[in-house]
Amino acid sequence: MSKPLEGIKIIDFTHVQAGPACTQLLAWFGADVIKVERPGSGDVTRSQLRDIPDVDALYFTMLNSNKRSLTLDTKKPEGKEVLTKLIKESDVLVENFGPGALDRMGFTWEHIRELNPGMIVASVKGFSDGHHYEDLKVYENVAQCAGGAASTTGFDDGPPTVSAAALGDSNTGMHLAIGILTALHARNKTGKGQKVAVSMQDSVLNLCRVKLRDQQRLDRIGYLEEYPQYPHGKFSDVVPRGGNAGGGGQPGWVLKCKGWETDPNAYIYFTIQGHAWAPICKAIGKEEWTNDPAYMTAQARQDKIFDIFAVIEDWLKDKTKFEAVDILRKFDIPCAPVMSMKEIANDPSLRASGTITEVDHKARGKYLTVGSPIKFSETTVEITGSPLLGEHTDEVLASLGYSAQQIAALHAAQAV
Ligand code: CAO
Repeated sequence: MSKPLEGIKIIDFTHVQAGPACTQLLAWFGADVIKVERPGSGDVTRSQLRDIPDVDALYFTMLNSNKRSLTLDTKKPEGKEVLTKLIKESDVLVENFGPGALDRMGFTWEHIRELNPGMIVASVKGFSDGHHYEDLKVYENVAQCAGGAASTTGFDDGPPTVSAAALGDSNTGMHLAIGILTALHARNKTGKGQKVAVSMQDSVLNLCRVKLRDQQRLDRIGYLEEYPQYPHGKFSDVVPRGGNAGGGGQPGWVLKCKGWETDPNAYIYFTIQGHAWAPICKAIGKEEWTNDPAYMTAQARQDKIFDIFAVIEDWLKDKTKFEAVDILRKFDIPCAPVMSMKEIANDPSLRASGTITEVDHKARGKYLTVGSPIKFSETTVEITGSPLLGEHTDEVLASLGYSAQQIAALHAAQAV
């Protein structure tokens, strides 16, 4: 079966993480993604945090698989001419330059629309159009701070904390991919393209909506019963950092298992789901708690939740995190081992599903990457290695009608 996005041509004018994560996803699903890069250097991540001298860094290879690379200096007339031709025959242009960079190159939305009325122009910026910070350049952690994630992450007695998960970058790219697919669907009906814009601040905030829920609850009642500050600590007028507390109606916490003294990840996440109280009591050998009025309701447990976690930790002290989960899963208790990256890299289930996958790269050899987290019944997602800088320049130019002589002249004009 052909890939779902086969026939969709995407000019990938993206760099670093937010934009490349979006276009990589679309490439996996069959779009022809042509990454346009500056001659000589290309995407800055090719050389950032290198582990092998002169070989594209993993930062680049893990965000640019399944793409083609075209080197083009789009500030020079020759480069602008190629980009113009490409725009005329492509479906989507994706960019995540600093504010105004595409306009300064001469490719405003109005101009692109004139060249190709069906074109979808998709952009990532730090802040949305018209925002008082719209001129700011933004990286991951800046967005996490601006979008409400940092102020609500970490522990009460510590500073605002950013997450290791790329809430600002890859998450914004995923939002953009949804926007692009929506615009493509709309174009099928109207024939018209449109501008799709996603800001990193908005994308972070979209994932922090339960914290805005909590702000409004706090404003109304002055406390948040699922936070560790309740009922013995103090609340101010802003949502506090809740440590490892569960964000919904089920209290949870990270609990120590056997070996925690030496292994930084010898922990499980344990959830006390209301209707699982009886199985929890049975699993941890505290059956007397099952019908004890001091414990049997969520409300009764609230003020001693950390004493209960301490008892569970005592039960866990002679079990590894994997042994503990193997016992608790039989009781239908929502829990998981805290997985290290090393354990994830070697996890047989993640390997079998293709979520962790080994890819071949021309210069680096084999490396691990995260494959598609989206699984289809009729589509197999095959991950191929990222392109070398300019690997497909001649091929793309030839497809645009450039002769061998013209291609050589273009190389000479763009030499760095
Ligand atoms: N040929 C010629 N010029 C090129 C080019 C090419 N192929 N590709 C890029 N350029 C130029 C741009 O036109 C721009 O030129 P001017 O500033 O002179 O107009 C210049 O390169 C720099 O682009 P930039 O502002 O995007 O790059 P930066 O390194 O200064 O900033 C970043 C990087 C990420 C902070 C900024 O791009 C940004 O804020 N992007 C939007 C938000 C975003 O996506 N951030 C997430 C990045 S992932 O952490």
